Amino acid sequence: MKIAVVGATGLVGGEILEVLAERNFQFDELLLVASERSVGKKMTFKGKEYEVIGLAKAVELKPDYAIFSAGGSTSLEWAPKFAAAGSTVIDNSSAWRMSPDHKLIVPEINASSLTAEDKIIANPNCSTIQMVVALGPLHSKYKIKRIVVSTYQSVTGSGKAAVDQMMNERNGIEGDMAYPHKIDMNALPHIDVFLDNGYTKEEMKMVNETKKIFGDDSIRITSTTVRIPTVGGHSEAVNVEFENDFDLEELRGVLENAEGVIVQDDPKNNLYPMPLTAHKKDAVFVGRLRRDESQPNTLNMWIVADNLRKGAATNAVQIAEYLSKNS
Ligand code: A2P
Ligand code: 11C
Repeated sequence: MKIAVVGATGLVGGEILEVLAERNFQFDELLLVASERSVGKKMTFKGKEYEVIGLAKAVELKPDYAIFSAGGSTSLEWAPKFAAAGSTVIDNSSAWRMSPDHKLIVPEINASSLTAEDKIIANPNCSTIQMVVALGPLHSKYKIKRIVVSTYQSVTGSGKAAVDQMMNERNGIEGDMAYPHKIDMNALPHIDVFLDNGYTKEEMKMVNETKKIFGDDSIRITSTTVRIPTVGGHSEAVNVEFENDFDLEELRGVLENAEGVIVQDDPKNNLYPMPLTAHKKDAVFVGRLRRDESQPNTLNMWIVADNLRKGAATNAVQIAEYLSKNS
């Protein structure tokens, strides 16, 4: 079995390699793929040295799986070429997510919808993934009516250039700006581009992708997404109204038994999820569970996950694991 990591030199690509190694994903051959700028560069995986190759060469080598994390335009152009060569593509970009012909997969929620015909499979946006992993089991039990979410997102979500900007600011070094403003000691209510409706693309991803993953257009969702100067993961304050009432202890039990979720909710001992403690972990952490006392059937919660892990690399590798087990 042959696997390609497209965008292997990037932040998510590096994380995919770490996750493949940690989970001991079995393959015979690994192709590390990046732009022409990186071709020939040496990288190591599990102590073995590999040379980075370009996209055309990788297609010729016909990998069984190609995990893409090299931006939307690379995916739009190259994913169909890999698919035509017989590869199954798992794509981290937004290129195919909302296409009616492609599935948007979070294994804990909807991996069972995958078939051998799915040759380009979309990985959702990081802020969507962590929210649906936590809300999926609650939706099944209590049926979600409406979600109001505000995010506090790590600079790692914008790639290496953004992490460099933050560190340069911290070290008093003049450098390139990945954001239109300073990010250190700041908060930018601006992730991805602004759209005509006044929302950002990131905010609308949370709305549209959540409905697609749950297969339920009736859920009402509204979102405000904010970039903050952290690196360990994305945090989300989520207010969720259900059709049915819940018992808070029973609901906590549902989350404690949910696949991929860890409940950290002991405020008296200052225990709640944080980016620092979620960093490099594959789970979605949930805490601050409490009733919204302003209206019935409504919960407030705090959800944190490492956006490069479950929000990107881990979710993609889990899809590959599911496919290789079920093919
Ligand atoms: P490269 O390092 O050669 O530029 P990040 O988001 O962390 O900056 O990472 C982006 C990843 O996508 C990198 O691995 C980058 O490779 C890769 N990439 C960017 N543009 C292309 C392209 N046109 N073709 C192939 N890979 C690309
Ligand atoms: C961020 N969510 O934190 C973005 C990163 O659609 O895959 C991932 C963008 C995407 O900026």
